[in-house]
Amino acid sequence: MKVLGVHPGPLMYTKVFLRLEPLGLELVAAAARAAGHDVQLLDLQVEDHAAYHQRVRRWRPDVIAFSCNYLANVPEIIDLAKATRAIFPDCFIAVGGHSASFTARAILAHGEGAIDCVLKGEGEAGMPLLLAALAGGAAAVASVPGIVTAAGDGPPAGFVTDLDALQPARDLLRHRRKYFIGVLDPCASIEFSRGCPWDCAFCSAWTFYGRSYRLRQPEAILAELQSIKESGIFIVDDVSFIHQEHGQAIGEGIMRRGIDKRYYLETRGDVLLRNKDVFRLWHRIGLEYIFLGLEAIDEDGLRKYRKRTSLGANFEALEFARSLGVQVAINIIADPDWDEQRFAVVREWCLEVPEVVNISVNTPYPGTETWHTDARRIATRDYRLYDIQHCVLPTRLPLPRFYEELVTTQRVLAKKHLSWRNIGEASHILMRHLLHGQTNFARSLFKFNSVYNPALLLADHALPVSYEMPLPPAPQAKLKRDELFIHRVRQRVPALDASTQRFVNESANAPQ
Ligand code: B12
Ligand code: SF4
Repeated sequence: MKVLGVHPGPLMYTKVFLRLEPLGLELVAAAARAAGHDVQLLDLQVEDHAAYHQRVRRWRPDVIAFSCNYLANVPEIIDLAKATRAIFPDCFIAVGGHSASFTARAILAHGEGAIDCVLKGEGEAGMPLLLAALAGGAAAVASVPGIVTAAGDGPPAGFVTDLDALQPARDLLRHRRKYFIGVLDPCASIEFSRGCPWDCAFCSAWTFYGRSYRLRQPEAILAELQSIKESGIFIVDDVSFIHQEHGQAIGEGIMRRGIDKRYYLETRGDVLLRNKDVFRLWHRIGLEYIFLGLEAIDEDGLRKYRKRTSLGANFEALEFARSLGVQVAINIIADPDWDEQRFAVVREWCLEVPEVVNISVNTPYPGTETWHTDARRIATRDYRLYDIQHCVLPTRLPLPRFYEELVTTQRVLAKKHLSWRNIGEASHILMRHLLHGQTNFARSLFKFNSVYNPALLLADHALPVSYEMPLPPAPQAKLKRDELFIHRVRQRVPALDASTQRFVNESANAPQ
């Protein structure tokens, strides 16, 4: 069967700071290929809709599989599906990925028959089964684990049995030099572990995987790293190096094999403090950026997001990261309830710390606990605005004022990172990139003002809305959390040693 996997277009974030390969879709493609199918991939972050239509017309795929990790991409995917169905009524159209899994019924309804199914959960497990079932007709399709069709829901999504069995089909993407993050240009992505044992209220990473956590084998990771051509590596794990020995084994392997790369990773403050030696080792072998999800600069904020870590621990983690000499980026969540004064306090704090600070906007998502518990009514049901850069909850300030404050804060921070001193340091890197024909980082330096602009943000709220997101359910005080899970874990296979498990348990059960 001819299968075309499609990743939708860029969101606001991607236009300035980074653009990364669609790793999940590459894994789904690898699984389909291993099952004997002819697979092609198209990434609309780096190609346009004309390229999509041309590919579909010329290649005539039997199946088109859209990857929908981001809620904000839902309307684009539905429009592409409808346009395709109008010309090629026999092509089977599937949608999968993180956000699609939490909004499957709504996606089918918006598609009005143009989307044949949503396949929930890990696609390496579901896709080969779906492709095999297509020959067997509607009844066979309806019995695929994770499937949702107009006729109803199939059995629950199944986990992939071996995370090391497949390597992402990186060879299927044409424009690999377009992927970058900051000075890691070009940059590939890799997964060391999957899932997250914590349970932050605003996050759907843990609900997707049923709060499971699995590790890949160090030897398989090392072999994959050696096969990657790019010099920059984005480690996609939600929380890197929870497990000390795992991080150590991969790091030592990298040294032993002489793998020379530069790395970006995300982790938590308490993990950083617990596993200092691992991060020291990784600094020696090329760790360049650490992203810490600090989320709030006061205890109240941390409690609200149920981050289950203390402010003291977060600040200590920042100090330690600074002492390593790694570039640290932190994220602060702006609440729609913030007024001018609150923004001013945050701005001041952010200017005092040497880290790169990113500000996102508190956004309830389907699949998160906040979606079910936040009593505030959402102010818009336009999927496109759910990119954590727009404000979808009612604001205390008038919306135009909120955006002015937000963008002023973001601009102050961007200026801070791009101070003359930093530009001086960056200029060597810039020259090196330009000499190698890598222009992503250079372009990003000049794009900020044209993308981050209060008038543009506001104008997005006035766009006509073709597809409205379903309303959140009535706020629930007590939520049955496993009802949010896409993957239900029947038997937990421990990925952590006893002491790490204790650390996670203690932190996850810490008072909120
Ligand atoms: C890496 C990552 C990114 C990368 C994107 C890389 C890329 N091009 O896709 C970057 C850094 C750019 C990014 C940005 C953002 N991200 Co992000 N990101 C992640 C992260 C940490 C891991 C994703 C990943 O690569 N996982 C590993 C691969 C193997 O898994 P996967 O992609 O999920 O794919 C599997 C399944 O989803 C499924 N699947 C995927 N595609 C398909 C297609 C079909 C047909 C099928 C059947 C199955 C299927 O099978 C795959 C294999 O098992 C997730 C958290 C998470 N744990 O999922 C958040 C996450 C997806 N991001 C999130 C958000 C909010 C964002 C941002 C909007 C904001 C931000 N600052 O993080 C931006 C904007 C995105 C954009 N496009 O511009 C949210 C999504 C919320 C939502 N419901 O929309 C998540 C869940 C994090 C969270 N805390 O809630 N992100
Ligand atoms: S630690 Fe990070 S990935 Fe895990 S639940 Fe919290 S925010 Fe999500």
